[in-house]
Amino acid sequence: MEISRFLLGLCAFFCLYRSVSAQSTCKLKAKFNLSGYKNVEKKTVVVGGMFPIHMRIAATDGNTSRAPVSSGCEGFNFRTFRWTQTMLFAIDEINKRDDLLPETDLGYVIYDSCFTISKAVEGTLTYLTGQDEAVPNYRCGSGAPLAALVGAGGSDLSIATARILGLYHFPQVSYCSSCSALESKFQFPTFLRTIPNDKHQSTAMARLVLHFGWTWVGTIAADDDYGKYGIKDFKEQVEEAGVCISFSETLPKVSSPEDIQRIVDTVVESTAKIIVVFSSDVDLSPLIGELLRHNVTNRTWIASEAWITSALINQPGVSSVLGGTLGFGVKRADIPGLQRHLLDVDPYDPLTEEFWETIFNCTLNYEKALKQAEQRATAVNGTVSRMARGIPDGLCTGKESLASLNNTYSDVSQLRITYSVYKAVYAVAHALHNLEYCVPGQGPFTGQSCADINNFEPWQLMYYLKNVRFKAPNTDEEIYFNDGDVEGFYDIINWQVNSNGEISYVTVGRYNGSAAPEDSMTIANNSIVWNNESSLSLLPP
Ligand code: TCR
Repeated sequence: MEISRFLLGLCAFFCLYRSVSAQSTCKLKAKFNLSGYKNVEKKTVVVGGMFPIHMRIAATDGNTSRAPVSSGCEGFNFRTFRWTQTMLFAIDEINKRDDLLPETDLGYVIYDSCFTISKAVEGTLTYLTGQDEAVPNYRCGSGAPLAALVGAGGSDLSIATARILGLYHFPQVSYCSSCSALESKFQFPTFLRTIPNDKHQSTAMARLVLHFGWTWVGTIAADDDYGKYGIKDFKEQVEEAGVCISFSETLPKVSSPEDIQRIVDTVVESTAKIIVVFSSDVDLSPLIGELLRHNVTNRTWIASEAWITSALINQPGVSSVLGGTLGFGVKRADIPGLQRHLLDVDPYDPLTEEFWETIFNCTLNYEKALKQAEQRATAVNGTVSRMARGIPDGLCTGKESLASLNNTYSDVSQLRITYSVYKAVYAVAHALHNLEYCVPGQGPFTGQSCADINNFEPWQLMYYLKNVRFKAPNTDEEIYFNDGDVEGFYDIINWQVNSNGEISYVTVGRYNGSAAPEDSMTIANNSIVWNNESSLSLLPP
């Protein structure tokens, strides 16, 4: 159905008020079990998930003589699809446990924010209102309480969604929005995150620069809150210590070959051999392609967490340009059972179809595959002929093997943001558990009352989220929120080129933003492999 997005928004807002205020009276009707092994009699609470599964929205032609439709998305992102599947895995795991929410099932709704603010806002309104027109994979009937939104992806998206959710005192737990601007509880009262605040990372980067005595650095930032705040906080600290910034460039959000070319020229012409880049991998990747084409070597790149372990950046052949890169990665963990879950996805699940078709370059739907095969045949012979109905070329069997592919989707060696997603889902589950098992007469609300798991208000869940303290399964890290933030732990990672010319991520140090400044950074200078002599000559004696 074609709906003007403006009208959709207006309607959504209208219904938003109704549905939020009606939440206290709605009863549980829907049962939407994740995979069918749960007790059907259990009550269900719905957790929202928002992930940038696509990299951008499709361009629209701007034609105003017909009704606009909500933009489609393009550029399937295998890494963020792993994050999405991790949320489902965590929910699955929690639903199987007898010690965490034993009497309640978690359901879910997943939204694709397409790395775009407008889509994130659209998804948030859809989640709150239950208006599902714009959401193909809407999972649940209405009626079950909504728990919290896990998401939305980049900081600029979360800033937008947190403003809406904050209006309704609705908790949001982010796994990857790290921008320091989100720390303001005044502006974002119901925002929490399981990724450290970037103020730690900017400080860590500045410390790194000072540690090696570099005096001349260039900076490149993404054109979003992540890049802008990250670089600003970094610059303030190094400039105060006397370091000169030889150039500051901003990466374009929308494809712009001229801008990329200008940045390449700046990098080539600058005498600064140390370049700090605060950007997501998606925004940085066009620049890396161009640097490779121009063979811009002999630089040391300082990476922010978003691209330090990204397969989108670490492509075959980048070692001449990016070997020796040094950067920060958030805490990683092993999540037993996750890889199996990733490899066992059902190709015919609406959430998985596009993933399957993209990764195997085939079509799951018979009619669609037949049509495409016919189009290909027509293009080759120039005749319009109806092909014999058999198995068309390009039809997926559904039995293709994910395990045989070497794709970042199923690579579980660097579970960092993935682990952060896992923690976010567990935080919501623990908060719900504590809410459910509140002892009557000893509760935290007015008159020592408790909330009712069948019928709670978002702010009541917020109380429990703020106060959770837990460890995710098979990990040692104790997780709790301090004004919505977690502690600032990072691994310092160095890109070392091995004998096959591939890059391996070697941890050469650690940074702990919560420790005293003199103890916060440890770095093994001798373990670092550099790309260029100029960095070596700048090493302290
Ligand atoms: N925080 C960034 C977005 C981001 C990201 C990533 C995107 C982070 N890590 C990895 C893609 C891949 C960290 C933000 O905008 O806050």
